[in-house]
Amino acid sequence: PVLPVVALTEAERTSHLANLPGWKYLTDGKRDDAIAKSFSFEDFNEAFAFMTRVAAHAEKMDHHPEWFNLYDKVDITLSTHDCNGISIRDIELAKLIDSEAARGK
Ligand code: HBI
Repeated sequence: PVLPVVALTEAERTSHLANLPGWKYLTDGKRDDAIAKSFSFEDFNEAFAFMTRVAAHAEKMDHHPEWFNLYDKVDITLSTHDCNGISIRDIELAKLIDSEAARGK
């Protein structure tokens, strides 16, 4: 593992999220805290191509999205089970996801 699997502090999380427009912090006290964002594309083919690009990043960093695809939309949730929260891995994967979504537009 290149990036540490430790939960960010609230201050760290807040400052990282300020640089990740559209990513929302989710917490319900039951499951892991998470960050989530919804993406939409021209059509299913563009959505799935985006997912394929994200999958390659996920494998490389051994950090994987929880996601839901319906036609041209992809909803993505990120969390780090190994620390029951949000780690720098979620932040770095979110940045990669945003850059891949920008390529797909
Ligand atoms: N992906 N999003 C996410 N969160 C994890 O904690 C995680 C993962 N992919 C692989 C992984 N952890 C491994 O370290 C093992 O827990 C299987």
